[in-house]
Amino acid sequence: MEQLKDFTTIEQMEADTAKLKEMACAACAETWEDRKVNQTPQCKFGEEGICCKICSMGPCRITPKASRGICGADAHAIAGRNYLRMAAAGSAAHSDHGREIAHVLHKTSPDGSYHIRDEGKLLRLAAEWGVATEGRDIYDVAHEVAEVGLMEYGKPFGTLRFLSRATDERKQLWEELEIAPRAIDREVATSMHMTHMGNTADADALVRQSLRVGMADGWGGSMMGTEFTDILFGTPTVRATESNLGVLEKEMVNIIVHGHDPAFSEMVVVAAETKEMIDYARSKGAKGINIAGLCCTANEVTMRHGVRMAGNFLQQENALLTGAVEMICVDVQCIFPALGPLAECFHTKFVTTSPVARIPGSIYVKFETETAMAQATEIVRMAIDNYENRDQSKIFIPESKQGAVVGYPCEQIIKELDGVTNSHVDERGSYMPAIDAIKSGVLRGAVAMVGCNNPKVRPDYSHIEIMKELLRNDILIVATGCSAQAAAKAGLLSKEAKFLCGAGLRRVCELVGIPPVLHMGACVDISRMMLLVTDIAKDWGVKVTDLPIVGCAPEWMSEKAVAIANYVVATGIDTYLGIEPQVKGSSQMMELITEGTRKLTGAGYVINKDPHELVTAIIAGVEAKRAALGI
Ligand code: MSK
Repeated sequence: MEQLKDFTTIEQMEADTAKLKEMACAACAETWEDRKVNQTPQCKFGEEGICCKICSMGPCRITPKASRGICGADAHAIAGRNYLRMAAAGSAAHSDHGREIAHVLHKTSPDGSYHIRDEGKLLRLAAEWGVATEGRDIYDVAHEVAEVGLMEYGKPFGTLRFLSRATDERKQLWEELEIAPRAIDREVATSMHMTHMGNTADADALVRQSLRVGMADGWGGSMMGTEFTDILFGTPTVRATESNLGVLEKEMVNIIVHGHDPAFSEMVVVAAETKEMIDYARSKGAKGINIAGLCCTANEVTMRHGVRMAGNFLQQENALLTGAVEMICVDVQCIFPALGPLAECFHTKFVTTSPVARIPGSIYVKFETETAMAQATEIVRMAIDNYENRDQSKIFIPESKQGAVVGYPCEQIIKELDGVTNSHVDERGSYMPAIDAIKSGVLRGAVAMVGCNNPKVRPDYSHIEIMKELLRNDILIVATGCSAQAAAKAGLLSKEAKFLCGAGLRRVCELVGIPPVLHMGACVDISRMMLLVTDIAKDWGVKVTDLPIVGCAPEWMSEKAVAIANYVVATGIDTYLGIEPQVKGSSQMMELITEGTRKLTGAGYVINKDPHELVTAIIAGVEAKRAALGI
């Protein structure tokens, strides 16, 4: 008889952190927990979104005696502008990541560092975009597709090409509301223009533009990043891996890749696998080279290589505190500047590789597409040379780790489903088996778990508690980003997690052979979730807003999360948040992001800081959608 496996509890994770904190104290190293204490209490005006420092007449703050800033902007204008600027920054970051990947695609060549790994996906995208393929060299096609993609960032006329993938109902609604995004950069620039001193002060208009700039990310830059990454490095397939700090190896050279853009980390992984580098590591007394990932770079390389995951956002300092990391090599986004001074307390080399993320205390190696493999080899060599500098008295590697099954993009989910029923109706395949399971009640619905960690709440607690409760209630989970990593650390990405599920979901997992939490990738891959939901709605013949499928970001923190939340809501998916958006100082803004958008797009935010109340609201939301569908 199958046994319930040992799942890592939040208390065990916290015990590991406490021990690592002791290592930090011994090394006189500061961590986010210390800085959080120093930052408490946090500024109430900032927290409520009612501090304006957009021009140098300010900063102006809204108080009981000052209901307007010097220019006359009220709380609603100030909070609305701040909110839109967050969404614009998030959209810019994700989309610039997508642009970098497009440039890599443009530089692919048969004898260069970067090749085409998924020709089928490239040819499908070429056909979608009207790029000729007949009789052409695949690299010529790739370069033209990359150029067409790059034009999406600045084209003077029209809306984004990927919008054609949406349901007819959404396309029409976006046109009617005038929130269909035009060129990606234009939506970011328009958002900055609208929020410049002396422009939009109307909260409703600011929220509408937030939806539009968010869509420029989710149906633009992020979707492009995902598609082009698949073409370059292969569309992910199911792989077995492991997660948590226990993946670090005592007797190997440990290199951590961290950030989001996989272009360089892919090369580091390949370089570390060469015989030359493995032999070199052995010549220095190590048993080999161990690459581990952090944050979304981890998600990218685990899905394509099975590279093990050291952890998520608030674990980045913990990784260095093990004293066993020879190098942390980062690209862009979610990288603590604190890694600079922290690395100096240990032997760890901190390597930055992008002009977008220059950080004091790091060794800067500017990654160039043309020389990527040679640079990656040098970086791996630098890490190996550093192995002998380990201080054995500073080493503590927690034992905690869990097995995980990763790599479920839409193509893989369809494949698993069709494998059970052979129901494919066209080239894409069909979601009908999943739809039938939902209609019959075997599955009650699905939740997209996404987003970061946030020191405002107990790290990973909300992610894990909410997921476990959803599983008990027969709700399938798809996960990305740091939420997926929280699931992995807790063992929820393993097939044995079926033992935590209700009878219906457990039966589905056994029949299809999947874990109940499906790892869909990094935070740019939330664009995959938009396509998943869109195609389910098409196969079912209902509107996206009708589906018993919602999103949840219980511990979000970044501006990218604000962009994401906006495109998820614009797509018609209710979004449950465990951290309050910083607009509480404006009653209008609070109403707009919860009920106001619901009147426009059919979806809005539900906000609750208590994870148990939040999951109760999610389940009630899913059941209400089922009741409305009459199932
Ligand atoms: S890494 S944006 S902390 S999910 Fe994508 Fe995690 Fe959030 Fe960064």
